[in-house]
Amino acid sequence: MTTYFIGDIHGYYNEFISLLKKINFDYENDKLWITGDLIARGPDSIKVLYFLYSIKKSIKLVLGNHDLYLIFLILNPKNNDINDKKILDLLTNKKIIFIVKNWLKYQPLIQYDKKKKILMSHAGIPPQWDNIEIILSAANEAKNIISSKNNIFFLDYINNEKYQINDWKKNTLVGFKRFNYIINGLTKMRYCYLDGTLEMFTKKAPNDINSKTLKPWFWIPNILYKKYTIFFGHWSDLQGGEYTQKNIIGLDTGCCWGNKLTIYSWEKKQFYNIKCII
Ligand SMILES: [Mn+2]
Repeated sequence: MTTYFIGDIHGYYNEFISLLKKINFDYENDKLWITGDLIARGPDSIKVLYFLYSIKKSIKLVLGNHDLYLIFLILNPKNNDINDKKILDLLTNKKIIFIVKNWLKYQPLIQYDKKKKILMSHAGIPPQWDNIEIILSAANEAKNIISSKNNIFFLDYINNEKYQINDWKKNTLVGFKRFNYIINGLTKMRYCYLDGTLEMFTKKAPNDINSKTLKPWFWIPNILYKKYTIFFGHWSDLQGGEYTQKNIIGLDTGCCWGNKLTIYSWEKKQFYNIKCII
């Protein structure tokens, strides 16, 4: 059995399948961990979701910001005013609606392997969380809100994109603010201020921003960044691992920008990739 990790697929079905063939992925015995952002940008989001649903026993995934947006749109069909043809095709597809309502919306924001000491989320682990129990319970709280009927905080979050909570305030946040912080930390974070509060807008690589006040989240001191191997996606401008510690592995290598889709083998400690055609 091999445990593989793949970065943001973003609707690039052909490349995804080719990469699985390249590593001889064994659907019976291997496991594929997926950093989220399964859809949008690429040409075949529908095929990606059909396929992942059909192999759901072989995968462990976390939701990304684009996946959350799709879940929101499907749960609120009247509320939206979408012009993007690729998104409209998803929203009007009955099988996709079924997959989102019955499977995707129940997926977690964190995956954790206690034995192997692995953590995975879409954006990473926020520096203000230095305790594994807090991470797991916060991720679970947010998951329960997204998947329950009483999901008003989730709807408000997507509807109020500009209203960003960036400070965990030592676990004192409640209600909407608490949900907002958890989702920001696990699905959108890239940079933080030196005290660990999140900065939600800067995307470029560290060498390109020239800032004294901002650091990538994984450069802020946190005991968990030493204790665990952390897989994440979301930040395609990082590329190739030159900024991250060895045990912090960014897998979004920008397939949706004409770069690569990347898979990592835990047992072989090896990367495999395929060039994406856009
Ligand atoms: Mn993302």
